[in-house]
Formats: sequence, structure tokens, C-alpha cells
Amino acid sequence: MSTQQSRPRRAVVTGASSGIGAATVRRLRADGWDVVATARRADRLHALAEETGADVVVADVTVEADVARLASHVEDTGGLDALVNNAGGALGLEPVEATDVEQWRRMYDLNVLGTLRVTQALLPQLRSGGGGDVVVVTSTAAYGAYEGGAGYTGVKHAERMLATTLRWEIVGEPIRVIEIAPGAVATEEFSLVRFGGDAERAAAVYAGYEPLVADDIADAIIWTLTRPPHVNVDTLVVRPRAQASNTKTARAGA
Ligand code: NJP
Repeated sequence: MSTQQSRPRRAVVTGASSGIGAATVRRLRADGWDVVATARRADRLHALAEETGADVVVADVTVEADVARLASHVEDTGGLDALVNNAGGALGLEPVEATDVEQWRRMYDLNVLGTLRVTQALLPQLRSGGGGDVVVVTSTAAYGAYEGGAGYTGVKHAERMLATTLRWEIVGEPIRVIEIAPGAVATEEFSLVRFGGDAERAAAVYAGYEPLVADDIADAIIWTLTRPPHVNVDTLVVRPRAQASNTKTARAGA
């Protein structure tokens, strides 16, 4: 949201060590924002800092103390205009009958409770600074079912409800709550993580059509952040042209 301030706008981006998060940091920095980039892998964050000039905090969004440390750092180093809750991901594609309970627990902790923890920790700073934006990167998995996807669709539906409910609860305050719901994005790690490092299975997700790339979603995020302050893009669903739904993708030769 544009504000009458002399310093550059400042954002926190979670899940910044790869994919959509890293692309968002690059775009924000290129547009003159100050950025605090956070994730667990220090080496990747430091390389991103070197490349973009972003400030970095190594933190795990599933660890309360890490999130508290992130919030203290942001407060001590001055000002917050946007929080991009992007850290998240999928684990497994097993049918309900065969799925691993622990994977569901980890997905919930990362996608839902991670977003909850970071939002709770940073919302007061957005408020005390006169307002700002909370972006939540969910998924088209937040909008429907697919076989093998119950764990991931379940947590992304819950994350969407967190964003929607927060928007209702703070309406009237100068804080926008924006949900970005990507379809298939060929990031280097999302499907690798989902399939436990199986590169062939991961590559097959994006075969036979042109998927989105991380920068497409970063572009969408920045677009929502740069609308006039009275405009709240509640939800932006962004898919590859070839993907009509979670289960219908036009693939060459299929
Ligand atoms: O994923 P990936 P994407 N604490 O795996 C971090 C959603 N989405 O960019 O901690 C803190 O490249 C991890 O870093 P590290 C998706 O659900 C995607 O594709 O160092 N950070 C990394 O930076 C997610 O919400 C697609 O391992 C933690 C980042 O999270 C968002 O888009 C489709 C962490 C994950 O980067 C970004 O996805 C869709 C923790 N505990 C929705 N655990 C898609 N790619 O197709 C992980 O519908 N991270």
C-alpha cells in the first residue's frame, strides 16, 4: 500500500531461499523496496543477500522462538509495510487410505501454523506503522480436491480461511489481506520436496505444457502490493494457460 513516508517501503518475505519467495525478493529489491528475506537455509539466503542487497534472517516458521527473533529483528531495524507469507509446500501424493499422518502434521505446521505464527508476530508492526499489507500465498489446491492431494488441499484450504477470516476481522483498519493462489509453478524445489527428492517424478509434473515460473507469481504479488491503498485484491488465482483446473491440464501428446 502506498504511504506518505520518506524511507523505502519494507517487506518481509518468508520462504525466500528458493522459488516464488526468492523471485519476490528479487522483484521487490529491483523496485526499490527494503526486504527482510527469511527461510531456514543460511547459505541460500546469504547468496540472495549478496545478489540483491536484501537483509536476511535465518528462521524456521515452525519454531516459535525463531519467529519471535524475526519479529524483533524487523522491529529493531525499522518499519514494516508488507508481509509476504510464502513459506509452504506439499508432502506426498498418496491416497487418503495410505497417507502418512506425520506428513499431514508437518504440512499443517508449515503452511497454516507457520503463516499464523508469522502473521501474529508482525501484524502489530504493520499496525503501529500506520498500515500495510499481508499477502498469503496459498494455491489452487485451496479451491478444490484432487486424488492423492487431500493433505495439501486440506492445509491450503485452511490457509485460505486464515486469510479470509483475518480480512473480515480487521476490516476498517488500513491493512489489506491479499491471497495469491498459484496453479502449477515450475520452481526448482516444490515438486522435489513433495516427492522426497525423486527428480524424475518431479519433472513429470511440468512435462508437456508451459507451466508458470516463480517470477510470474512474484509479478502478481508485486501487482497487488502496488494497487492504490483503497484497492484490496482479495484473491488472485493464477494458473498456466494450459491448466484449466487441478486435474485438467492440456499436455502435448496426451
Ligand atoms: O516452493 P519451494 P515454491 N520455515 O519449495 C521455505 C505455494 N505453491 O516457491 O527453509 C521456514 O521452492 C523453503 O526454504 P528453506 C507453496 O505451497 C507453489 O514453489 O530454506 N521456511 C523455501 O524457501 C508455497 O506456499 C506451487 O528450506 C521454510 C520455501 O519455503 C509457495 O507457493 C503451486 C520452511 C519453499 O520453496 C512457494 O512455493 C501452488 C520452514 N519450516 C502453491 N519449510 C508450485 N510451485 O507449483 C520450507 O499451488 N520453507
